[in-house]
Amino acid sequence: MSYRIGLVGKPSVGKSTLFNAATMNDVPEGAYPFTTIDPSVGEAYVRVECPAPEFDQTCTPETGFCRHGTRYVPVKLVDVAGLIPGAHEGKGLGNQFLSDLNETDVLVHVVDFSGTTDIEGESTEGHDPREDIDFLERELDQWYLGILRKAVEKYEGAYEGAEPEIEEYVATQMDAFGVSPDLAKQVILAQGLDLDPATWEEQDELELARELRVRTKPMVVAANKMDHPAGAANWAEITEDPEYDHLTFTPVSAHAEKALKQADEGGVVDYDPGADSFEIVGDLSAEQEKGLGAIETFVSEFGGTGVQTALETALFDVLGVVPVFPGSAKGVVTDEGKVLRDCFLLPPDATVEDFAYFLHTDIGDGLLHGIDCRTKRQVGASHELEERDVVELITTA
Ligand SMILES: Nc1nc2c(ncn2[C@@H]2O[C@H](COP(=O)(O)OP(=O)(O)OP(=O)(O)O)[C@@H](O)[C@H]2O)c(=O)[nH]1
Ligand SMILES: [Mg+2]
Repeated sequence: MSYRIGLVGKPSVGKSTLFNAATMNDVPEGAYPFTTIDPSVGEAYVRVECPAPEFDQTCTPETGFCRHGTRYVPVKLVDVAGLIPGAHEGKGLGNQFLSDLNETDVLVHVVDFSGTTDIEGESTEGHDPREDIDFLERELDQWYLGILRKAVEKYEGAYEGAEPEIEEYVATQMDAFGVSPDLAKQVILAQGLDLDPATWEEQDELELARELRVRTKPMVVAANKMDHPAGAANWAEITEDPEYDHLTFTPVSAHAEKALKQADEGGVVDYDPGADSFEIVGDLSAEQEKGLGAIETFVSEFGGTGVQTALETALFDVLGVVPVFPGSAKGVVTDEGKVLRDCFLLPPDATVEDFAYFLHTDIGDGLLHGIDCRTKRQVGASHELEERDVVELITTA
């Protein structure tokens, strides 16, 4: 039931490095294309400020952990094979890669902002990262278009009169992307199209596919390898280019995050993942001192290594997920004496009632109202939850 964040991008941009840094896994990384073939799924975390201190308590999380007042809540991260132009027609690892993205809720497009890899991930210099952004969006759109065309073919092949409407066909074909008949219909009409595919031009179909893709696979760009000297110029140019206003960018150094996590595990530094600083607590070799010095400059300039920020921007800002803590009659302590045991990640615009059903059908069915554990005030079933709400659910059970 946890959210799945997919890492996408051409080969050699650092998807696996970012995956390893975020999950402390050890999947192969390499300066050659298609290092990754089979997708890996790992546990990463998103940060949520812990409410326990507001209640003069120390939390005891059931999943994830809490470090210096920050909860690290588990999410699934998916590392997939690199994608090259023409993938939707089977180039590179082609369609296999695309279907690995089926069940992801949001994408982090990892882009090499150092410009040191060409469009197929081979070593070069001065490559414009915009080409990568453009082609990836195009590939995803073509992938959706292929599926949309299947829906149209099926609709057209059905007997006239008795068959379901076109939106039903689209939803059936795009079920894995979470396209419901309602959404399909809404998007078709929003594009100014009739609910009759016989009236659609080729361009209409492409725009429709693109809109369905944008709605069901929202995306953040992780501008990786920003530790490289060429990164800053690319960053300035691209983030100021109005053509890319529709995207959200995060500056990232997957290398820096990985080095800091390793140094933390080795007892050399004290580093809270995602923080914009760290403390040196062990003895350093001259080489380590130089490396950590460069990383210190990076994290203070960019507000962190960007790995955590990329995942959190994807989940919270782009997807709109709401982290909520269940409270109890004793405030934040459970009957077993656990404090703020759970932090649940709820879908955008979730209400108190949605929260109840999220926990259990019986809780949803028996829900009377909620209590905001901070203010001790009653909140109705239709009350929309906000991030970090601590809510007790009152039921008939
Ligand atoms: N300078 C720099 N290099 C990086 C960074 N992240 C990854 N790299 C390097 O980029 C190369 C490719 O990294 P991978 O993680 O294997 O890339 P990938 O996107 O998983 O590649 P495929 O599996 O082939 O699709 C490796 O040599 C990494 O060391 C970074 O933040 N900065
Ligand atoms: Mg890889």
